[in-house]
Amino acid sequence: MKHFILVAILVAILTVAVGTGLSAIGLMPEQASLQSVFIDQLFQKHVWTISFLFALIIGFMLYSIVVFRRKEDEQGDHFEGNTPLEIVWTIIPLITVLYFAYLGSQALAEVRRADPNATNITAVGQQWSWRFEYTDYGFISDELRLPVNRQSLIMTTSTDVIHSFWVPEFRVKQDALPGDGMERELRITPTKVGRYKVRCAELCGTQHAYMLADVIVMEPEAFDQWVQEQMQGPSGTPVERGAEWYQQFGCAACHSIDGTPRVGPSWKGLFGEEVTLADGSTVIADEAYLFESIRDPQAKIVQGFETVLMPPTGQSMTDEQVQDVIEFIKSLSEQESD
Ligand code: HEC
Ligand SMILES: [Cu+2]
Repeated sequence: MKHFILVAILVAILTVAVGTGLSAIGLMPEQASLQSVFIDQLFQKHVWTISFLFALIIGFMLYSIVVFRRKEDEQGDHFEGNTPLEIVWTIIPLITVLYFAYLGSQALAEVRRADPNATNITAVGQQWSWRFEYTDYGFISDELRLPVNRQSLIMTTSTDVIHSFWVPEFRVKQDALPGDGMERELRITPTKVGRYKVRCAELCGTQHAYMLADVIVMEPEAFDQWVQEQMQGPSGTPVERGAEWYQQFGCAACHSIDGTPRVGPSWKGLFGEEVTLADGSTVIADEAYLFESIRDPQAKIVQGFETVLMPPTGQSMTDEQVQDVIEFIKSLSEQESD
């Protein structure tokens, strides 16, 4: 009995030490959404449970090593099983696991709780950028702006491979799958004004690690004002609009505008140049060629770039948008000859 009391005290002290230690090192980033509150409560309970389990095993082991160390002339006892003990160590974990399953389903229900007034946004993943379609208002953005303390319903989808939408500060995560009818939903109610990042949480190709987008949580008034500005569409010259589409449709992930090679050919000095194709023939990069390259990327493949396929993003652009991008590409050659 004396041994049990001593071990119990040792286990209690170890549990508190490990639990406090794990809680103090800050395993989680900032908590910035309503949903993260439920996730973190669950996580915290897990941390204390594993601290106790760790202390239980290590406590008994350390105590036995020190107190029951075999003396030189001792033979040691032999015993076979202990039924009551085995029943106890089966029932208690079983109850614990069932209890956590219950807590988990409660947290899942909270995380998925729907607000009928949620802002509808479609997050489109594409190698290797994100695009956000504000379906209630009919505009597209390359940054995700959200109103604080209001729920946003984010439908995730992809134009090519499987990506995964993840903002660590909001805790929740959702796959972005290609294909019609494969949209998945994610509800986020941000609680802190600030700047965060969307990350892709599914290995999706060579630039996967750089597939980031800005998340900006704003006061509702500022958000509404931003929505108004966006609905008027990008103003300015075709070149300025083209520069805007270049970002929004994710062309920037693969095409540089300063000559640096990326996954695709740089656009600097492209217009009017002679382009060598994969089959050895050449074409002049005029408007028709650019138009075709954007709308039907596989029609003519540039030599040296046979291994990466350009995604068919251009098919979801309007003729005007494609024309704006062409004007933008042209302007990159004019600058050079200045
Ligand atoms: C995943 C990477 C990727 C993305 C994103 C991408 N491209 Fe490309 N692009 C390529 C590759 C690779 C090539 C060269 C192979 C080919 O011709 O299909 C290319 C070729 C081109 C060409 C022909 C360039 C030349 O030097 O002859 C044009 C024009 C072009 N892309 C426009 C666009 C536009 C506009 C967008 C955005 C809507 C875009 N691309 C997005 C990878 C990409
Ligand atoms: Cu991805």
